[in-house]
Amino acid sequence: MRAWQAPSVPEVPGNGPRPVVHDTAVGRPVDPTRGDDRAALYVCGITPYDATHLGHAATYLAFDTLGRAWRDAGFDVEYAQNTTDVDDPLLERAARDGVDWQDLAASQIDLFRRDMEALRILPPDDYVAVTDEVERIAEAIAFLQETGYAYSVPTPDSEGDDLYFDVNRPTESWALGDESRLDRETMLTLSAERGGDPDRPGKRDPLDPLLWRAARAGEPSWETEVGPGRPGWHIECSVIAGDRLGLPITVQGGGSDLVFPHHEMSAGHAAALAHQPLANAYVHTGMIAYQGEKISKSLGNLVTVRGLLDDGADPRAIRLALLSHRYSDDWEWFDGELASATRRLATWDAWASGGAGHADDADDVVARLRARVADDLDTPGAVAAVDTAVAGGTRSTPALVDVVDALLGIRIG
Ligand code: 5CA
Ligand code: ZN
Repeated sequence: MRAWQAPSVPEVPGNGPRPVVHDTAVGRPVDPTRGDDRAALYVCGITPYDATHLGHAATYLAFDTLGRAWRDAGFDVEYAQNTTDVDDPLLERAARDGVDWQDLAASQIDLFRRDMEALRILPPDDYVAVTDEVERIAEAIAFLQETGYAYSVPTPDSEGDDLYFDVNRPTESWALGDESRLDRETMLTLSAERGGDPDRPGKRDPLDPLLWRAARAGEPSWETEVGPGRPGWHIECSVIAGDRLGLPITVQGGGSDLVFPHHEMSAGHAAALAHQPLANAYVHTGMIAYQGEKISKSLGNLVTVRGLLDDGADPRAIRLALLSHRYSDDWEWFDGELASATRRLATWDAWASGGAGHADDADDVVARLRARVADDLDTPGAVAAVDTAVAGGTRSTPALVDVVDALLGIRIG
């Protein structure tokens, strides 16, 4: 599927350091490339049933920053992202609003593309709709059946059977690791809150996730080798990441609401399919709140990128406001954030268009910016480095203006 228009990224002389990022699986920063000169990034994409909110924007911006830091360090980056264009929340929204689910998905994907473009987010090389991969996913599920990882559960409201993944069948390379291990009670609660069905009768373990939903009247379905139906959620990301990037990928990314069960189960599926870990590292962004609650399509407390742009916001200021927070923190958006980012940007613009100051400090600032971004995407530190240069009389050399663009994605001047 078509992604979106790539922003230009200037070449900056020299290279930044090899980035380290916090890996949820081990609970500390790591170089996920493990010495390789190639980096394969998979980021969980949107479920297209409502507009891009600031939480989504912040998450894709964090991985955009990682992509920029890798490129600046001289890596070849391959990036894949899915879009969950068939799933319960989308079908429920389409039914509620009396619109066709495919039309709803197409229109929301279009909006998302426009928002990503406005924010100058680097597009994935492979932007993959789940509806285009159903056969491949079914093939993988058939393999899991043959190898004993998948089992069927009686499904009275369908001619076929739903298929589930047996979480207790051991695999060598499963799991994000001890740091993400949760107690069973928490896993059951999170599973129920995040698309799972721990109370479904007939499962071997309440935590077993759905791999395949057999066709139901009035629901979309595909004819496949595991019967008519549609894929469950986690398997889509395991299959798409493995097919497009090869396992293990360098980084599996998404918001922290995906740590469990989504990334845990995707890793389990990958281990069962390929006897490989899904990823070298699992990187998670914090949750952004508004008016005291996590911003969420289902809660409806949305601050959308489109809304801010329609109100006249400079997209660079939205970017700068988001970059002023640490990607891994949970934080709350206040209405004043945009105004303060807009003021900061005006100062940076004025500085970049003036020619005064000491040019000999500029190289140090370039190095400092690179060091901050490569250090677990410390964008607040990078923003502070620019502030210090602006306030301290460093001259805005072309290399300095370019590194702000290359790493922070903001063209000033
Ligand atoms: N389609 C699945 C992933 S396969 C999905 O989670 N879609 S989503 O539309 O609900 O979310 C898209 C991305 O935005 C996910 O990485 C999610 O973790 C992230 N996200 C959602 N809400 C927030 C928030 N409030 N703050 C930060 N990131 C968020
Ligand atoms: Zn995903």
